[in-house]
Amino acid sequence: MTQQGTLGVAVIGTGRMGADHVRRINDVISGARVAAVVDIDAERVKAIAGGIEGCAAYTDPAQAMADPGVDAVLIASPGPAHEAALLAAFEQDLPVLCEKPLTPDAASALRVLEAEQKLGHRRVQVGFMRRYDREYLKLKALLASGELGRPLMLHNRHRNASVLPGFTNAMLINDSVVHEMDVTRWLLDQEITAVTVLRPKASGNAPEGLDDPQFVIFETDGGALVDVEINVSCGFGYQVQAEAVCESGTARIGDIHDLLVNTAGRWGGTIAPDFVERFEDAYDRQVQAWVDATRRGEVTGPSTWDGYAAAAVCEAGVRAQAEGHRVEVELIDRPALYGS
Ligand code: ISE
Repeated sequence: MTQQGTLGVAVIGTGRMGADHVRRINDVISGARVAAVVDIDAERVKAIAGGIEGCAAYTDPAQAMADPGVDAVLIASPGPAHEAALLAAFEQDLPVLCEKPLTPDAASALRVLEAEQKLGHRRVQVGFMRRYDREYLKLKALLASGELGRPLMLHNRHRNASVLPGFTNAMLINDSVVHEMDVTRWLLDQEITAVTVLRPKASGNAPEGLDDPQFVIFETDGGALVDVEINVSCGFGYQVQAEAVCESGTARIGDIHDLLVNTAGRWGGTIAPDFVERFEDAYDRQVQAWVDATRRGEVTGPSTWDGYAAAAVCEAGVRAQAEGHRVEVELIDRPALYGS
């Protein structure tokens, strides 16, 4: 570590999330600096590095990881590039924060899981940032307290105002519903065992080729049922809500993430336009927690096991969606490195 223990971070991928993380490390959180930026677009990466003191520009992730100023890696490149970047980081035994998805399918996630086990210690925190959102944290604490009894059902709504052209039915599962897969496993402390996907007649606002919205159902090994409305062309903003129905009560988050105003015979607030704004605090806390843990020599937060489990549920979800029937999740036994 350089500069009085400041963590030198290489940010790999400078698209929307990568660029936002560069800003966050530079301007928002403490204890870290951007030591290198990596992108296949050489001009872009040079321009970004040029604006940050002591920051090097690379087009090859492995070269950036060999830079002596780099102590840790934040992977924000597209999902298909994650496996190679993770394996390169393991070769240098560098701590990693990897944006979701860990990798795009269960087989590659399993290879990463096996490679980390060969290292003999955890190195990866997966970027399931909802685990750092204040509202989700309150819901988790309430459920864990047992005050409401056993959770029976979770109802989730996941709405995006719109998506970019080219967004596919499989992406609804792999890019969007993957968040509910992770929060379900985390909130309930249970594994998802089966997935069913139903769909109403598509909205007239759905982009060409996308069956939107869809209704996804998970079954868990603790006997809970979970539903997710995924609706990525709702038009009115970005909205994420979750309600737990338990034996002795219910608890719900996501209704008002903002100021509530009463005026002129109406009441209401605003809805965030997108996930970068809605989950801004959660992203900040996630990266700060990673930096703090790394500086203490620890690895905390969602693990490679969580990334692999989500990939396995995604695989079942995409099959359930394509084949129109319930599909069981295939999961290996949890390795000792990831606890019981
Ligand atoms: C996007 O990739 C995300 O991760 C967002 O959190 C999610 O709401 C959105 O639907 C995805 O496309």
